[in-house]
Amino acid sequence: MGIYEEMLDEPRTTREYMRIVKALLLSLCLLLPGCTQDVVNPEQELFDDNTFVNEDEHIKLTWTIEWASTIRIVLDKQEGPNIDLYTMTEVNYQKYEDCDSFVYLADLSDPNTAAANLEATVDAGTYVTVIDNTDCGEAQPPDQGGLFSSDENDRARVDYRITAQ
Ligand SMILES: [Ca+2]
Ligand SMILES: [Ca+2]
Repeated sequence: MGIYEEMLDEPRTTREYMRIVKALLLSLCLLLPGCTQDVVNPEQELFDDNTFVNEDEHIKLTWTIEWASTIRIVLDKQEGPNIDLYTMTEVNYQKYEDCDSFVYLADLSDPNTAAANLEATVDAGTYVTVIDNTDCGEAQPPDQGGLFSSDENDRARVDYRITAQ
């Protein structure tokens, strides 16, 4: 009770009150997992877009992180066929482009998907995330081509966001 009486008795400046409020917020923050991490190490947005991927095309998203970071990828296919979502090193991207077999980061990839919500911690380096609407990989856009018909463009509309923290 003595402390409260003292606080009430002594006139305080706004700055002093702000200091007390900040101290209280910080001590509350310490109790919440992830709260101090957000303050100290804010989430950085790498990509955020809503766009179309034509049939037989892919989107190449190259990103570099300076130190080990938690990468989050959220993707939602809103129209069209399923796509392949792959994250790989640049060397493997060359193999992917040639439609050869390649190695990808399983935790940050989702072959033949309509929606993905991925998270993984990766080492510093440069990586390539691919949103693929080609015949390579697992998913393949429908082929309407025939003797008397030509293939139609089955484009996929994707909404995606990649962040690093
Ligand atoms: Ca594919
Ligand atoms: Ca087609």
